[in-house]
Amino acid sequence: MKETLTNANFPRDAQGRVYHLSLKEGEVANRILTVGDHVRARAIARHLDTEEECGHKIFENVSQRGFTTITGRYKGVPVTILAIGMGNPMMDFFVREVRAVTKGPIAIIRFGSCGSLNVNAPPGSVVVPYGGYCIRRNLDYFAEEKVTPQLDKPYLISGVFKADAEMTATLERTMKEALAPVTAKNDMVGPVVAGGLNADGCSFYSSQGRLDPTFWDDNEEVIQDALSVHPTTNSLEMETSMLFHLAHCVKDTDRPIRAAGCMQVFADRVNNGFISPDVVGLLEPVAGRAVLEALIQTKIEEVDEKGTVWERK
Ligand code: R1P
Ligand code: URA
Repeated sequence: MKETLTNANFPRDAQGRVYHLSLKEGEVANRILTVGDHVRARAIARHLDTEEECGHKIFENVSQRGFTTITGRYKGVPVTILAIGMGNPMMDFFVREVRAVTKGPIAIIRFGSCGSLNVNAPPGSVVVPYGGYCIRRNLDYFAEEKVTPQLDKPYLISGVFKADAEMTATLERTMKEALAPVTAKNDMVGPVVAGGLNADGCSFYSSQGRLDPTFWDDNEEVIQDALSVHPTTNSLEMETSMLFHLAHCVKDTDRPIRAAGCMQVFADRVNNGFISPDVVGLLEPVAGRAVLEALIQTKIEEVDEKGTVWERK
């Protein structure tokens, strides 16, 4: 920790920078593309307008806790690309701290990678879910002294949190438009599979049904259990459903968080395959651009650029 922080409830430094993202007001645009991987973030940032086109510097910040933020413009519209790392808690840090340093409505699209439970969404395809839920390891099931023995199941499957329907429809369209010419030349890329659900596991391993003889997991049935509750589940990953959940829990209706998500399929959980780096190299830049297109086509109240890092000089 470099700075002195005040307010244990929501820590900030003297400049108003939030604790983990290390950002202050005016550094995050109201349209945000979030990814897990900072290399992906930098690759997508190549699509941003140049500094000459923008009329200002492209802002970059890497926080001590590993959040990478890049704010610039895409086709003249201010956007932020933010890499958060992995898992629900990182999504929680990101959504709460970004909300604290932005004004007005914000639009967030997550572009992740996932495992697929759908044979029609093989590695190289892109899933656009209409909503998501979580699969959480029930620690109490494994505890030596249980406090909730009535919940004697190893994994808890939540209800559904919906994505923003309009943003999701836009994203499906921009993704299909972007992938079509690539798929026409290379059948390892595509299709776009929309209309199903995403599941966030609290682990890449146990709660996503991966078998690991080293640990007591009791997870042989977890995928079947999830599918019996939510039969339209296409994808398994670790952040998107949490994004939808937090967007749903915003209390201030004047400052909504609108959220959508898409994932490139990396792992084939039906036939046990994995995407190749060559296919990622073809897919990721095209899909990333499609997300930027969807973000700038999302209508939200614009904020005054004065005093922001995207103020034109
Ligand atoms: C696990 O390998 C990670 O990949 C997926 C999961 O959600 C998890 O974060 O997404 P990202 O590729 O965006 O990190
Ligand atoms: N990310 C996940 O969380 N799971 C997968 O199977 C692949 C990527």
